Amino acid sequence: MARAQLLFPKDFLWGTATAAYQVEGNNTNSDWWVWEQADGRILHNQKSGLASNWWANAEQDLDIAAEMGTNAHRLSLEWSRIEPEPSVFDDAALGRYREILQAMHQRGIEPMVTLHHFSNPLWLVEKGDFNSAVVVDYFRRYTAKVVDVLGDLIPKWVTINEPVVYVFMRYLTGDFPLGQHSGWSGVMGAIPNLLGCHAAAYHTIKEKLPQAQVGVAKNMAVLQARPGSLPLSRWWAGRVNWLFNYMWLDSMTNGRLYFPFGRRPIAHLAGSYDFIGLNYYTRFYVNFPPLGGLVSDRWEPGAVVSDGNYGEVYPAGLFQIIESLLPYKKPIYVTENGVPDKADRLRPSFLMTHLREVWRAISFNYPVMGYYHWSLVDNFEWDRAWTQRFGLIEINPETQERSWRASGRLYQEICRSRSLTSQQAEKYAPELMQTIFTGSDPANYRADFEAFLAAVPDVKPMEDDRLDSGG
Ligand code: IFM
Repeated sequence: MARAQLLFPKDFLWGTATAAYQVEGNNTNSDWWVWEQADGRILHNQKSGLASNWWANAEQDLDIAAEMGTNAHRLSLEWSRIEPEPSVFDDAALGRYREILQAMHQRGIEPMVTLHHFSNPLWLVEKGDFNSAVVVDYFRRYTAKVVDVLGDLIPKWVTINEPVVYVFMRYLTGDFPLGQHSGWSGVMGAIPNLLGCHAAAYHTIKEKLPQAQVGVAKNMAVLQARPGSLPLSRWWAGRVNWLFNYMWLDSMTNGRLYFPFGRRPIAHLAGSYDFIGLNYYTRFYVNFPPLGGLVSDRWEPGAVVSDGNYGEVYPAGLFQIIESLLPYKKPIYVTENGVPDKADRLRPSFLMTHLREVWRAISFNYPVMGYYHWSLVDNFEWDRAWTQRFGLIEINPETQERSWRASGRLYQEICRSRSLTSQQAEKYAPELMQTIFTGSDPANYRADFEAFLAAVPDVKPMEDDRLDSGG
């Protein structure tokens, strides 16, 4: 077949993403560390331990990222390291972050830094963290310190990672520390303070670094009623879609809280973002009545589902969501996109089909400026620990040995050529040859994946829940 190439713009950012607690190891001042020590909270009672050993040696993986041909990486800072006691800042920890950021620049990798990614200092938890208004001032001071000491090395910032996911996991499901099921009162208490933290951080950064680009990383999923659902379910799906996907963006745009979080304005919130960071993984169906949660975990028979029933593989959703963000008129970075797939059976196709959606968006002149694959290396996946492996690079957490997955090599070819090519598909994901390079409808991806599954006997959607995912 003739060579075909879907070329990306010259200045497109090709990145990977990680978060501090998930890769650094030994984050003993964090609420997650205390939380994971007790049995029954983390799948198979696994521990983060050294995680991916970044505190000691992030450089070895940054070497790999450079070899992969990436020119950007999103990482986060661990607040509990930088400020282990209230108002006590740890110069050695800040020094280590400086080294890591410099190591990135030396390798031609532009940092995007997240200030809050799911974990908190223990002392903050004692003060009520996001359910207490004092958090806003603490977050402002922490941000100011980071700006002073590290700001010259950070061109792009994410204030808060996945705020809505965070409050849901923290207060509704109880899967995150402190395991609280305080329900909607916890969520409603936290949202205004989280928005306040975001606004405080945004202005703290911009005052000192007016050129910095500051945004949030917003997890967005396709949330829809099943085909053929009753009107009530379709209406409810619309409500859930707005709440999960757009409420936060609307608040940052207009500067106010929406029902049910109150209606008051939040100081300095209006317009407080320069870009939208989009974390896209999957599609969920939404049912009414919402028994057992806002979304239904279940997908249609035959859907391709990743390890541990993490979610359906649904590339077309990435384009749909990018398109839905156009009214906000901001640059878009795909700040996370990936799949838990220890055996790397789905990831090569996943990469190509999702990047094809990004390419399609760019070809419509939609302002997608970069893509950060989650994740560079296997890391500690929160309550699912080491059972869900998102890395382009595999890590054995016992020995810390690294090995390239085929998808890592594929991403290397993509980054280095700044394109998706028919040769890559032939080599890594031949099942896609008939769709990616024939311009056929993205709806066909589903058929491609089904054909792929049929051809590889081991690959079957997992029947049961996440306990099946193994270690
Ligand atoms: O590992 C997480 C990350 O911390 C936040 N976004 C989703 C990823 C995969 O579940």
